[in-house]
Amino acid sequence: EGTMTSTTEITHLTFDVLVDLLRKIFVRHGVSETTAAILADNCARAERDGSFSHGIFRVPGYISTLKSGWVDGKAQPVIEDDGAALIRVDARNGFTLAASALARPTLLERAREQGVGVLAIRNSHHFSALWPDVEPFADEGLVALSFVNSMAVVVPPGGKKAIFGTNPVAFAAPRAGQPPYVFDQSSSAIANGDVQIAAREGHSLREGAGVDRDGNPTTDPRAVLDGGALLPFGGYKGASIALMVEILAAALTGGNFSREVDWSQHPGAQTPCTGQLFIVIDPARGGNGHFAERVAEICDLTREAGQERLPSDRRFRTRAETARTGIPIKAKDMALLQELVSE
Ligand code: NDP
Ligand code: PYC
Repeated sequence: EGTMTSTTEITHLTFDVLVDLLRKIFVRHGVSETTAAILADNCARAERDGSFSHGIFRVPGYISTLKSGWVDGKAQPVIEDDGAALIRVDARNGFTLAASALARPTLLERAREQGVGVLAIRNSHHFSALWPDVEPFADEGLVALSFVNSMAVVVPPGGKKAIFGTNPVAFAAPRAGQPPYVFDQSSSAIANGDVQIAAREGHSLREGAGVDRDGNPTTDPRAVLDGGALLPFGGYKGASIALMVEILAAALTGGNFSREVDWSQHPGAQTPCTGQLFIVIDPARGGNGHFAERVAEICDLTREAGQERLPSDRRFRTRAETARTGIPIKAKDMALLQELVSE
């Protein structure tokens, strides 16, 4: 039940069937039941919405990291809460998603009671897209911002040494009459996951995406991965955002800077152990009852001004499509998932 259609090339899975398959894979490879359910749900959401660089493409990386002993799939995160707006969590070398799920009720309570809640997670491994972390807050009428740093694969403009992670920022706000306004973007010219996909599929990167091991500009994804580095998006402006993410997700939370991630003793490790910061705001505090309408208004004005596609339009369209057709999984990916579940 749940496999909607199957051809030799593509199998279409319902969301629930994909979640269940992924959950079993994670449990099989040493993740606790609770955390496996969280990771599976997140990974299936990414695949469902066409966020391919952080959907099932990431499963082998999760598994090789678990096998390497670098991450603790059974870690029990610890909340440090003194009742203030800022809540801290020590993820205890586990997955960030497990820590944020545990602290979510407290964060929501603080945002509702005090108008703002801040969640600072450290000692945590984030290996996924960031939009699933913020979108649910907007579904509850709140504004959410999140920042996570990763591993040093980005050189600052003019620099020679990779210092920043690909450091995404995600933002979500409720929008009247429409799905929330959500964007989720790395501060590098392209996410590292997309560089890996380009290398695998033999595509070039766009100009300005990265440099090779000698610091020369390159559009060859293999040159970026083989000792080269990415550049921030938008030159020094992207570099400022990447640096801000290091400050918020690492310096403020107490996590590692991307540069400090050292998995050299754990061959196969791929999940960066860093930190994540959330800022959640209740826009209705102080009596602003028209916030979601104003968000819709500025989005509509932006479209009228000529930007036909806003962030998440494509994702929401893909979500609607896969709800109808099922989530398409290529035969080789399906075979891999089946192998991993029975390993
Ligand atoms: P993209 O550049 O593909 O997309 C960034 C944002 O811009 C999305 O919200 C996207 O919406 C929107 N967008 C894309 N194209 C257009 C367009 N033509 N017009 C208007 N809006 C557009 O993302 P990145 O490559 O920067 O990042 C990919 C993913 O990698 C993200 O989910 C990010 O969180 C993840 N990542 C995770 C890291 C981690 O440490 N965990 C590190 C780095 C990245 P839409 O989705 O609808 O296309
Ligand atoms: O795609 O850059 C990336 C990334 C880093 C960590 C997880 N995803």
